[in-house]
Amino acid sequence: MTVQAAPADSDAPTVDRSRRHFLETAGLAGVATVGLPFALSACRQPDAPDMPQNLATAATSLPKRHEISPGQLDEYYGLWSGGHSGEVRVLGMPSGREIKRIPVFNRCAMSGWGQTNESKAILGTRADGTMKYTTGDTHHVHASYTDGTYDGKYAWVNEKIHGRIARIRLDTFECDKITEIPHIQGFHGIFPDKRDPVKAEVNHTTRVFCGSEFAIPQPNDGRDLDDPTKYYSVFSCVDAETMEVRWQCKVKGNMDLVATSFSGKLAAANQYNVENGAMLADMMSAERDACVFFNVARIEQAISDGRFYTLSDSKVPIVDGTPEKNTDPKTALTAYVPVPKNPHGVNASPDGKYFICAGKLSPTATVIDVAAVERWFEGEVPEIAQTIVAEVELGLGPLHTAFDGRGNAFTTLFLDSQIVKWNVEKAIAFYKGDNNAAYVVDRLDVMYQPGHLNASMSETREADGKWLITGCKFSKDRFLPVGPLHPENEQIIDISGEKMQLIADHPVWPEPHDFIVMRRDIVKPRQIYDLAEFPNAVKESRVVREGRKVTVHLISVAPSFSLPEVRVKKGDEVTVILTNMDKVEDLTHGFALPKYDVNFIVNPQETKSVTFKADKPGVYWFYCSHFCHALHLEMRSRLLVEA
Ligand code: RUQ
Ligand code: CUA
Ligand code: CA
Repeated sequence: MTVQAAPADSDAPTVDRSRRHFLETAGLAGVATVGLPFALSACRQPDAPDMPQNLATAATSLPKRHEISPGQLDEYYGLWSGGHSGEVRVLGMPSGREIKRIPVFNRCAMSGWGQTNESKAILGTRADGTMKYTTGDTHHVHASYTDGTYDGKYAWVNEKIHGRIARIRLDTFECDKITEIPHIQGFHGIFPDKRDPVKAEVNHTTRVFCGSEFAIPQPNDGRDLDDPTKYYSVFSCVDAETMEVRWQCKVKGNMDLVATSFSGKLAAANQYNVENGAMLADMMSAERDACVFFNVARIEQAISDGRFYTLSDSKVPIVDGTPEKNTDPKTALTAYVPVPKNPHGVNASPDGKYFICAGKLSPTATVIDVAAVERWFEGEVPEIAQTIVAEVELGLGPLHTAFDGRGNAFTTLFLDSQIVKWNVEKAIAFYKGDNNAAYVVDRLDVMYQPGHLNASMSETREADGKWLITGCKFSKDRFLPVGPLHPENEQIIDISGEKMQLIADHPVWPEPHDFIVMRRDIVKPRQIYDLAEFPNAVKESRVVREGRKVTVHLISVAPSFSLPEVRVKKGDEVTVILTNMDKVEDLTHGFALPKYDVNFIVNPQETKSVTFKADKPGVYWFYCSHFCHALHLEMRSRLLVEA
């Protein structure tokens, strides 16, 4: 069935209730959301039947309900990077309600992240015991896979400034490990692998691949400062469980975003600076940059064969993936697919067939056949450029691509402030010479300048084509002004029908870069912590002195702390270990200590500790800072510091 195009105007749809009712009772409602496969080119088909415009508009613009009524739960978890807030955020989708902020590379005054000894052990500390870094810039959140779809175990997020990757447990939605990757700067793209390239039985994520944008002298110890021709970048593989860096691969040029194949054999990164330029003009001098592919099994074989080197005091094995050293496809570790000038995102289509590299400076997307790249590595494809099956125009400033699982791709056009929906197989047919293959299905204006976008379950085998979220870098006039700096605008788009429907705007504080949207049944959050996971859990409350070190073993049970007073001497180094023995979900207590700048919470069956110097004599009420009970205000005890 073919439907006449709705008007190009794509403002938030207002659906006339009576018409919707009419359509539903007339049994036509389904038309709005399903049953229109590939009628896309309607707007371009001269022979489309003359359908009454108003009916067509209504039929194609019925928005799916996205409002979640009070008391109702969202259908999806959204994991949002918080940009240079250093955090990760959890949003319910499709409501867009923010449910949690997960501190990762930032200090959190509520949870004590960055202050508790446990969080500092994860974050890393300086000699004086403070956080090693207090700045962080999160960009990309991706989650672990089993069998080509999310398994709800872990998520990872990169931190661009200092080159760190963090893991988030999806049972507690908390960060449990952070790794600082050696020899990189401008750490940008990450992607978990989807299965093991060698061990066929391992069908889940065991590695996370990491790109890096900025080439630096290797080692970066003061040599080669003025000679950028000697700088280079390395691609890193991090073990998903241990979070140790398994290996690195030296490349020609830089890396930006990362994608992985469903076969587990390949990882790839788009490169916008094959020139290895240190100046802007140099970075844009080549006509084509590249999408570099890594043959994971071969790299790991090279390492087990001892064909690697190491740098400075790091033990991480590094292999040479530069083109000069990888000329024979049958032994090559890497393959450089030439793509138009300064590309941006690279995304894997959910059918496993294609990697799509967005043009950024070129108005095109390049479609790379993943199986053909695998065949190139077997010597079966003469030229690497032959793995490109389409290079089609989409509009100005293509950045990132998402998928609906029905053969369509959605690409952000930064300069055009649009999302373009296009059909991948038709684009391939068009590129092959079929001029009738109208691959552009729809365009939607978004507000404004979109960077990332993602669709529900997009880069999994279960891409369901229901919701698309786009992260607009500018909100301009969409929200009440709050001074010179505005929030960004996350827009929710219904993609269940042929035409995209803008459903809602949400202000988000700068700046989310990327996000994923995961079905809620995949995630199994815990209700309380497991005491056994805390080796320092307090079983018996007491104060133990060893010289000038005093350890306060403290228990909280609503509405009191186990010790009514704690007495120490001026100059003591005090460690408070607090275990929350309450067993009721969400029965959380806080520990706030005036003038000593201490605050953290402990969730049911959790243990945390903080160490500080008791350098101010006097009486200090430590109190519960998290509302827990009718006697929450009374939940306080005294720290007595003797002069
Ligand atoms: S990048 S706007 Cu940090 Cu993900 Cu593309
Ligand atoms: Cu315990 Cu408030
Ligand atoms: Ca370039």
